[in-house]
Amino acid sequence: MTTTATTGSAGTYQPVPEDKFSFGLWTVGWQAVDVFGPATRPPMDPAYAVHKLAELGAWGVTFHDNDVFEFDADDQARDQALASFRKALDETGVVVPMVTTNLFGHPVFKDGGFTSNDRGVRRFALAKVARNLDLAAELGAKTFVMWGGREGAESAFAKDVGLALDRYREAVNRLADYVLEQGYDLRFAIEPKPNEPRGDILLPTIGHALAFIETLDHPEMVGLNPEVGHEEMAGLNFAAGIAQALWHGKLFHIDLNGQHGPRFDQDLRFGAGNLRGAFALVDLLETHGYDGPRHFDFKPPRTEDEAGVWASAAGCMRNYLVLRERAAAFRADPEVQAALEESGLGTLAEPTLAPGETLADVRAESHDIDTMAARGFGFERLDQLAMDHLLGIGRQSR
Ligand code: GLT
Ligand code: MN
Ligand code: MN
Repeated sequence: MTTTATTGSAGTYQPVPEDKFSFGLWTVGWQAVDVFGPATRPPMDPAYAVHKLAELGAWGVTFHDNDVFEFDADDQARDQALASFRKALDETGVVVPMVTTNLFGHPVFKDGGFTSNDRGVRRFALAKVARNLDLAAELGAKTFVMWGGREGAESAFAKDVGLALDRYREAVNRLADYVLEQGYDLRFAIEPKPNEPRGDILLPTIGHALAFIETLDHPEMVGLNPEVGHEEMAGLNFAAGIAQALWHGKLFHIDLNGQHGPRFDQDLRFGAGNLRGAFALVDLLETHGYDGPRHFDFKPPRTEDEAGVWASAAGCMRNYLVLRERAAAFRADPEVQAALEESGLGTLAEPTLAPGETLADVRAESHDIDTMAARGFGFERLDQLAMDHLLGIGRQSR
């Protein structure tokens, strides 16, 4: 098990590019329109956002096609917008690790893109994504996220889920073929979400998406981009879901943010909401071999002006770095190591049957049930040690 406790400058929690922090343009650029009111902030120029994110210590920026150019931009307007964005990337050294497509904003996608009941819309959606794949490859992105926010329904009678999944699969298969034909170095990451904006969304959780991926023509090209808030909206334990995604080799990308339980999608800055969950998540990512982007998908609340937006973005990175430091201290604490030993966790790595043993051997042995039943695992002590470290009272002050 490895732990990385390095911060840019120790103790200051100043992010550096090696931390691989990235932000969606749509996060800091969100104008804070919600269902009850219009924008509270002016639009933000993508090039400006890139410069500001670089100043804060971010490594990467991600975007939807229409975060950079308008849905109805002609070729000239598109090229112009992209040129200004690229210039900012060149000037700052900020990279584009991931690109995604907006298949949810325009009214044409009101019943979805890949799974709309309108075949014409499905064909348009495929064309839009294919064009955006060309752009993603051009900019050197390695991951292409698919968030099917409008792929779903409000009524059970409006959608045949099986047929819609056929169409979803058809779309991902055709797009994977295209990536292979073009020789692009790109993998897809499906982002699950249970509901909002649709009443029910297809592929609502990590588990649903994992099962779907295995039915594809090229499952090896498709993984996940799970988001903290989306799993927690479904009442699920995010770190546990991520652990399983890692176990399947499917954690291609991740959306970090904060959420207070099962309510609307809050997209709070990372660390807000379920802090214990965030601590467990950072510990997991840092010790179980995830080396992809630490991507923040948050929305600075509607109350914030531009200064508040940057405070919120900086807070995402700061909280990650603090939690990473706390998690490393937790792992390094001899008292924790003793508690881990007592918990039996080490023996979970041991196969239940020794090499050559059979079930018959196990059936033939005498099982000391009373002793086993009386055993305490010490999980509460271990959990309290984790809590102490999270709260900043590590070993020294106990
Ligand atoms: C949208 C959504 C996010 C997705 C983005 C990718 S767009 O803002 O709320 O969770 O990650 O398409
Ligand atoms: Mn997201
Ligand atoms: Mn969200």
